[in-house]
Amino acid sequence: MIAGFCALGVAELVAAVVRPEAGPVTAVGGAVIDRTPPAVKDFAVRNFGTADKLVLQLGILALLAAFAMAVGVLALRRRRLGAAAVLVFGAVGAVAAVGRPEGRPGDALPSVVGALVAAGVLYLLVGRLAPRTLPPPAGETEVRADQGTFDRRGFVIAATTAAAASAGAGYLGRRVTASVQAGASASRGAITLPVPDSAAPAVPRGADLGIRGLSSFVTPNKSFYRVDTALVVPRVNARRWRLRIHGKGVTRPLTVDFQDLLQRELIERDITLACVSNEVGGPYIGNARWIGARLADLLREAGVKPPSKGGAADQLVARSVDGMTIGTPVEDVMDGRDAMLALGMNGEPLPFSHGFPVRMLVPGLYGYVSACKWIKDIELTTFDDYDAYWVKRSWSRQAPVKTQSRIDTPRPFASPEAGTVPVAGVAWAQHRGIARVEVRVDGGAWQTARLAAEDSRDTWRQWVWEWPATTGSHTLEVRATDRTGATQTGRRAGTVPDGATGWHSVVVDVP
Ligand SMILES: Nc1nc2c(c(=O)[nH]1)N[C@H]1C(S)=C(S)[C@@H](COP(=O)(O)O)O[C@H]1N2
Ligand SMILES: [Mo]
Repeated sequence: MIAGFCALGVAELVAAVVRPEAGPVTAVGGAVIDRTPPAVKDFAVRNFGTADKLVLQLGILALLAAFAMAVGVLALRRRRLGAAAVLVFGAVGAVAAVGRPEGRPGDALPSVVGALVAAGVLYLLVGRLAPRTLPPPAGETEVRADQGTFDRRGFVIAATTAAAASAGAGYLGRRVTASVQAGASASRGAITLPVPDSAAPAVPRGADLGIRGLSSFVTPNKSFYRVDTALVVPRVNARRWRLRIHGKGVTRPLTVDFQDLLQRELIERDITLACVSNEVGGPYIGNARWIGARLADLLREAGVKPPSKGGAADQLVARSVDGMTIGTPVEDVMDGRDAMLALGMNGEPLPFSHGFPVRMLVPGLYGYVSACKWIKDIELTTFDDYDAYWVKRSWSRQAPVKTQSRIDTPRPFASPEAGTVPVAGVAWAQHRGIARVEVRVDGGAWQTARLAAEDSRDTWRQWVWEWPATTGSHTLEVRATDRTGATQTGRRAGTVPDGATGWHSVVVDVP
């Protein structure tokens, strides 16, 4: 266990110099995420929510501890073999790190150095545990081992030194990482968001009904859901950030930096972002006020035409600094909607966890086909030629947001008093808009809810229905109709491959 601890401490220090993502636990965790089947990923998101990453890393540490003990027992019998087994673990970490989408040969270093140190520590420590040899008794030539004693003092000193040194190395590694990342934080702190050329209209009064228990119309950055595969949040220095636009049908390849982007014509828009992994009634949706540059403007500058105007590329693949790939229809980006490269979220630069310095947003599409965070590259290609990250993992190539609605209050199994009870929630059909929301009790007739004022077609909409609640157990259900006239289906479907369907229902008990 001490040798294993040394490996992690030393690897942390080396990773600080190479890059934080190359640490063995992060690398193995990332490799596991890349290979997790959709059903298991969905299970993890459902049961652990945003804590899924912590659970994964604790799991890896627990497995490592178990292996460390097994290797230790082996080393007591076969010292060399035990030390060699440690190197095998180093190899696993190294292969995982180099094999990540953005992996480089140097990423093997933390695992390799960590394993070499651990093998040495194990070899030395086990040596101290070896039985002391006694001089042969008079008249005999055989050297005998005294099974009862070993170099206890030597072992304790060596073990304590090794543990302290590796804790020190780990701590130092953390400090080095923090100072490297300080540059990114400073670059974020130095940004003053410009006044947008096209401001968003004020949120209409009455868009937020202000009902207790109902999600606020604007989701604060701190409580905005986070879904990504990054075990370490990328910290990109805005001063060094570049975005390249290239590929099929691009006649003038473009590279823009953050300063260029700030000086472009900027738009400000309210857009509701939703995750395809959101189950009926789930929390993975939020609404924010974003500032950014129109993506269509940049594409036109690069000479890109949409397929409907004879363009050669029908798919735009966004790549992030952490190797995520997200494929979006070029037609949707260029059809006049407010698709953007966003740099501001609710009045501040993007938070690191939401894609600082720049992310993509396309109203009306689920995040996994539109909302690339920490973006660094846009390649024009076709859906025939390339499948992005989630498409390779059995999600759909294209995924417009499905019309959905959610009851926020009363909460499941609440006990509201008999009388008038406000049943309220949110409904969304980004880029189509919400036309109607209905509620029913115990499978009875659908009742029309009162809609809050509409901000835009790209945002969710609050609703409320005053329920004359009577004593007993009741089931409340909600359904929405979008502005195309389509009512959301009651047929239950899971999130894979293109978003959940069904009516959200809540059971309450009126005493
Ligand atoms: N680089 C990167 N961008 C990403 C993802 C990711 O894993 N990596 N996840 C996508 C998914 S599935 C969603 S739903 C949105 C979530 O954005 P948020 O975390 O800001 O809410 O980001 C998208 N962009
Ligand atoms: Mo998502």
